[in-house]
Amino acid sequence: MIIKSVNLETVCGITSSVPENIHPEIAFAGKSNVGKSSLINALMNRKSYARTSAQPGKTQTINFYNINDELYFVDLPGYGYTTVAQSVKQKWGKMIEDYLHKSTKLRAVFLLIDIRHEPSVNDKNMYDWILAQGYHPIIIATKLDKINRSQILKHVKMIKMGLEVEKGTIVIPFSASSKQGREEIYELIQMLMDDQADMSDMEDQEDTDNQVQTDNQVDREDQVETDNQVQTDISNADE
Ligand SMILES: Nc1nc2c(ncn2[C@@H]2O[C@H](COP(=O)(O)OP(=O)(O)OP(=O)(O)O)[C@@H](O)[C@H]2O)c(=O)[nH]1
Ligand SMILES: [Mg+2]
Repeated sequence: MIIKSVNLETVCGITSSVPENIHPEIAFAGKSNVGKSSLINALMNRKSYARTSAQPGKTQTINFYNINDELYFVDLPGYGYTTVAQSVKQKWGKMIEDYLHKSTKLRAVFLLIDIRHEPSVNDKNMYDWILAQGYHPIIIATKLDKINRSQILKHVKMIKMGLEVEKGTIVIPFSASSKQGREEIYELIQMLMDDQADMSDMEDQEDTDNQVQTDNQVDREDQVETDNQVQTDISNADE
């Protein structure tokens, strides 16, 4: 995937309604401070276009980044930190729920989990909630540079078990510092975009064709996981 242009096109607060975009959207969810904005910057090839902070609660709006005039990265406010009043947290929660529920262009949800720690109750709730909305979250295990390479597989397993992920769920370890994992994420986004194009072509076709499409997608997802596994093994071999 080649980034030709990026533009923070819409900023949505608790009182504004979400835009009706014409291009597909990819949303990034996860607890506060997990690295959502940092991941988006890495994907956009920008140092600090999406604002980041060591202080949790930096992103307090839903930010829509127009990429190449062909898709949107959607930066969501984080959940699960304690310094904000309960009433404000509830409003943000509602805002995120509304968005995930109402967006018609949402193509995929990436759920970010800190690779160092077991998923929290909030993480598990978010995972289950995204599933309940009909999406199959793609997990990005962030801050990969903070653990020893020999620990990667163990920690990925811990995340899968902690979230009780569905079979075939993709988990991509990623570091915003080293950019490790970025190519896999680009590939995945490209696949999602290609599927989107396929689906528009197929709109008038029979249900049976759709079934084939779904099966293909599962195969491809497995493939990405396998590729990623290889990547991780290669990383281990580097040491
Ligand atoms: N070492 C390391 N630090 C990271 C990585 N990703 C993010 N950080 C740091 O973690 C902090 C939080 O990152 P953000 O990208 O602002 O996190 P966020 O999920 O957008 O947080 P909210 O906007 O509060 O929800 C910042 O200090 C980042 O520099 C990473 O891969 N490695
Ligand atoms: Mg942020």
